[in-house]
Order: sequence, then C-alpha cells, then structure tokens
Amino acid sequence: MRIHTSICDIFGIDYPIIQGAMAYIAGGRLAAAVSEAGGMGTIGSGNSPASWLQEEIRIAREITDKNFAVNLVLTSPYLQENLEVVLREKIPVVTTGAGNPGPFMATFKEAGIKVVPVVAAVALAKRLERLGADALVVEGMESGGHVGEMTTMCIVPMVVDEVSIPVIAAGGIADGRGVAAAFALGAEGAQLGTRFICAEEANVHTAYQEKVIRTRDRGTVICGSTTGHPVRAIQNAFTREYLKAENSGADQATLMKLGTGRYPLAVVQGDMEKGSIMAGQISGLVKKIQPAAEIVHEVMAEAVEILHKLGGMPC
Ligand code: TUI
Repeated sequence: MRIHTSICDIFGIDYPIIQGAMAYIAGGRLAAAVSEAGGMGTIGSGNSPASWLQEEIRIAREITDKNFAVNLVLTSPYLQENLEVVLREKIPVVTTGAGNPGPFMATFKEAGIKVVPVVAAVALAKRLERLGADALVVEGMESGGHVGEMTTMCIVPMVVDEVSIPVIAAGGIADGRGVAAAFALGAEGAQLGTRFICAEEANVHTAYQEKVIRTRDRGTVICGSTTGHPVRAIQNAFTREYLKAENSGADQATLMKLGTGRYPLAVVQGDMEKGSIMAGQISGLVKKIQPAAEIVHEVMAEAVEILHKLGGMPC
C-alpha cells in the first residue's frame, strides 16, 4: 500500500510528508535530501537575508532536480528581498508563517507559485482559501517556534470542516503514528519539523540535536506570550530568565533585548544554556540523528502499517 493524496499531485511529490521550515536549520542540504527521498523539502528563510536564501537554493539545486519549497516568515525584516528571490528563482511552492500572507497572495498567484500558508485558526484559513491558497498547513501549539493557541487535535478537524482545499497537519507529529493520526483528522498530508532537526543534513550545531534527543515530555516551554509572539523552546537558563522577567511584568523593550540573538547562539554556536532552542513538544519522541531519507521512509512505512492494521480492526 502506498499513500497518495491530493498533496502529492499539487506538490509533485511521492509521499505526503512535508519537512517543516525551521529557520536556518532547514537549509538547502536538508530540503534537497527530503525532496530526493520523495517528500517535500522546505528551506526555512526565517530572519535570514536574501543572500543566505539564494545560496541555499543553489545548494539544493545542485543536489536535486525535484521540487522543494521555500518558507517565508512574515515578520522577517528581510521578507521583501526574500520574496524577490523566490520569484526570480521560480520556486514552485511557498509556505508562509507567523502572520497573514493575504497582501502577497496576488503576487504569488500571478507568478504561478503554489501558496501554502501556515495557519493556526479557522478564520484565517477561510480568508486565505478565498484569496486563492492552494492548500493549508494547519499547525497546533505543540509545534516549536512561533505558536498559536489551539492544539493539533482540535484545530485540524475544525479547519478541515470549513475549507475545501487540502489540509496538511502540523504540530506534534514525529513518526508514523502521528502521520496516521493526521489522516484520521481529515488532513491529506503531514508536516514534521522537530524530527528533521535531528536529520544528518540539518544545518545545526550537534549540541542542539543532542538536546532535542535528551528532552522528555514537559521539557519545552512557551516564552513571549505577553509580546504577541509566543515561541516554544526547550527549557534552559535562557527560558527561565526570560519567563522570570515576563512574569514580573518586564516591558516590551526589555523582553525584546533579552530575546535578541538567542536563536543563532543555540543553532550556530551550540550554546545550550544561553541560546533559544526552538523545538516542539514531540522532542520527547525523537531518539537519534539519522539521514533525512531514512526519516521519510521510516515514517511513511510506519504510517502505512498502522493504517493497514486499523483497516483490519474488528468492528
Ligand atoms: O512560523 C511558524 N513558526 C516560526 S516562524 C519563526 S521566525 C524565526 N525563527 C527563528 C529565528 C528567527 C526567526 C519561528 N517559528 N509557524 C507557523 C505558524 N504560523 N504558526 C502559527 C502561525 C500563525 C500565527 C498567526 C499564522 C498566522 C497568524 O496570523 C495572525 C494574523 O495576522 O491574523
């Protein structure tokens, strides 16, 4: 049995597995490895400038002829220049995060780009469907990085009931059980981020990967709820300091200063105490560092086996 859904046709891929766009960590090498394995790789442009994105696209294209996506973070100071790179390089699929891509929808559509906004609520999902979104990633607050307020279990079926375009479930998915559950909720694809932090091809300090592997249930926290930009990260000296300041009523400027530069500190320098180690709650299920292709194949095989077993359950 092979799982083939509308997402495979829209993206031109073999398996309805999307690698989540983790800023900087998901560079060209990871995206290309996932796409080569039959899933959808995504380059995470995060807060990086266009020169970074341009180089990662070049790296990916050297490794694979297959489609890969680029994710644009709508709060990035480099959004406009990254958008221009996407158009110039004729990237076939764009995902967006951390905001409403409504103002850019016409530009993407005119360029023939498939647009897949990441949403965390029903109202925005419906609005973006009307504006021409080709599919949606619906992300629960189990995910790492910027989070909404709803859980995957609740928000995915709610959006599925309200839109006609395909839905990809995200947040809290790291193995075949999660992928099978996503299909049960009515999604036609699943996006995995945290598991791919521990891919060999991820652009990340080994200490970050080892930290994800050591993290158990209740090992992540949400910082920044009072700023309007809540972020999930693995608990450490930085999150304790930040939450202490936040809980004692620190103003926005203080919090901004406290948080600036913390992500590169973790990703590039491997500082596991002072850095911000963004990762999802599902870190507790991630066991080892392995090639991205192995993750794609393992997860798909597991999902197929579970769906097969469920099909044969007595009822
Ligand atoms: O985008 C994410 N997660 C992210 S983006 C990000 S940026 C960054 N990371 C590291 C270093 C520097 C920068 C980190 N994590 N997830 C997708 C997502 N989007 N989840 C929730 C949302 C969302 C939230 C509000 C989507 C739309 C939205 O709309 C609000 C509105 O304006 O209606």
